[in-house]
Amino acid sequence: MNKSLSYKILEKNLIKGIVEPGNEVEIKVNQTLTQDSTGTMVYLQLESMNVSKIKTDFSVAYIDHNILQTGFENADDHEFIKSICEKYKIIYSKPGNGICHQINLERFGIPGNVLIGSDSHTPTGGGLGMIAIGTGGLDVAVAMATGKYTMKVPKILNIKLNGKLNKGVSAKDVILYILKILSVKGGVGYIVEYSGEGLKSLSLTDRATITNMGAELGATTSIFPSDDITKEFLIKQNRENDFSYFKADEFAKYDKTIEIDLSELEPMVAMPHSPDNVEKIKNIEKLKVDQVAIGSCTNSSYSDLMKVAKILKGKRVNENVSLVISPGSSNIMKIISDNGALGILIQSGARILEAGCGPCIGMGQAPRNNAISLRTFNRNFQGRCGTKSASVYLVSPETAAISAINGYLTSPLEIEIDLDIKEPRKYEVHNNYFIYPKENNSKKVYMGPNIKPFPLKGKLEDNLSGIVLLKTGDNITTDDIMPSNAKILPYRSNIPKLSGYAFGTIINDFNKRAIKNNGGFVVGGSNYGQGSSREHAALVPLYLGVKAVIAKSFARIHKNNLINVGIIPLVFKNIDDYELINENDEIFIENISEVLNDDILLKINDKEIILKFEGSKRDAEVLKLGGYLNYSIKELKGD
Ligand code: MIC
Ligand code: SF4
Repeated sequence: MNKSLSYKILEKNLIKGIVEPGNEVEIKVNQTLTQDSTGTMVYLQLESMNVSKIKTDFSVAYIDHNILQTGFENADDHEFIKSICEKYKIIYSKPGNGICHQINLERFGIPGNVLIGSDSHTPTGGGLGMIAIGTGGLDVAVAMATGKYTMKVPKILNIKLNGKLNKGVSAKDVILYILKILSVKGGVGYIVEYSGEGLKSLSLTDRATITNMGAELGATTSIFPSDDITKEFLIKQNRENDFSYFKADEFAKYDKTIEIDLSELEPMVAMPHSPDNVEKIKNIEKLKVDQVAIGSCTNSSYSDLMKVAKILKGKRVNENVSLVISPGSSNIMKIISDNGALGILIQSGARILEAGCGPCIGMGQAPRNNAISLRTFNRNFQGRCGTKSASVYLVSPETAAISAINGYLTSPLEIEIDLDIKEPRKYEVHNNYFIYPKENNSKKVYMGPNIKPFPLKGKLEDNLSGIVLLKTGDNITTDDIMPSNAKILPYRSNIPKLSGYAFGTIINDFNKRAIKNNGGFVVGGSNYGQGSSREHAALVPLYLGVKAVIAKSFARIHKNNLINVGIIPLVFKNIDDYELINENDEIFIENISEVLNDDILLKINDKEIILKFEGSKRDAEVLKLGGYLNYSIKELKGD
């Protein structure tokens, strides 16, 4: 036998199709997760499907992103999600409990399970040996309603890890190094599967740091085998019964293999404004820092925070630095509070936030103008921290802590103390922030005034015409298309309001251009729509009348989101034709639904350009029906 671990799990959950690269398959979904900033849409969509109960083994709704309650909007959204959870028997994780991905590892992740989540960092669960995929919200709503997920089988990229990390070098440096060699597009079309001797020296949460940032590679997901280290973690969490071994066959076949010697790696930093703009710290000239932020779903585990506490013990945060720490979960917060580490952090002068996403999504702690902010997070896109002129650098917790003391970016190789963390034999876990499904549940749904109906497209028109509203460069993120910060995030359930901020990092009048011209087209470069899974980056353009996005290539989740809402993602047959289209050009496509799976002729005045729709027959059907919700409602009715 020569099967990869990923294909074994997909085959175990297979409902329809053959697990071979490029094939479309339908798989059983064991678990789903949502968070609040994508969750309101998910549950509005679930409601409109008219199902009486969910069909996953279990589903969890987390409140972790929009927890800064500066007005009634976020609290109303929380209440809406809570009432939906009661109605559909979904587990509800209250605000303050922590970040969905960290809690999934601790309380719910099961090796060998398939998890679908409405957040791009869902692959964090791959650290536990799950196939954990981040998708748009509608895919999660359908997974809850049907227990199924349809996907194109990715190829497998094997990363073989040899050797052992040196002191001061950590899992974050491993994934930053991988981003340096592969780039933010390097994982597109792949599942990244880790193997090799080096695995033995990586803890469960080290592995989760690595699979988490597989999202930044553009990969469908990343996965580690479940082994004795996984078992030990689940025992500590009082979940031994959830454990089983899963690994690839000895002579597993992979589409591509890369070998990395862990002992050769050095501390790394991702420089502004992209997670793949990576350099060795030793090659960076002295960089004074203004803010240091420790936390996020990438680096907020128990051992991450304990390392930080060890480094800060008896020391003082530099007077020119604001150090802010957001623990990953309430359980971690409690343990570091019980064992005294929290006191050490406070004594050093750190600012402690409640467990949640916090500054990672610009929910507070926006740095000052032109600040240098060092963060243990996973994304450093321009403006995401809430301050457009700030420069965000991504580093490991060790680097962040020593730099907070010194006031400038410092290599953790300079740390003299021992950084080994002895984890407790068992964590004292509590579940008091969860509300579990009740027998006699209420079916009443609470909806605040900020929750507005979402736009829904009708059947696909025969001919598409309009102007090019915007032409962008390469690697445009969903943070560019639909920015997020403390001011805008409360409107995630109010698409009309949100539409005023579309493409806000690039231009400030996209909505006006779109309204004036009755919608139109967007032209993009390569890897268009990388980053977050937010389907708002598709729903808002739909609301503003965007009919198709024409790009050199698309990021996976955003492309699916466009199809799901009914906007056609088209690519240039000849990439150089990108140069032939300009903003304000009038363009015309005839008989679109007939030619979807063929060459598509685009006419601009006297020029003709050939485009392609790179989707399956099913994707074409979805587009013809005006989106995945219309398609799913039809399927659920059995029409
Ligand atoms: C992010 O890290 O960008 C987010 C916020 O978690 C998003 C989800 C969202 O936009 O709500 C993600 O990664 O999918
Ligand atoms: Fe939250 Fe940041 Fe993780 Fe997104 S990347 S889930 S905002 S902590």
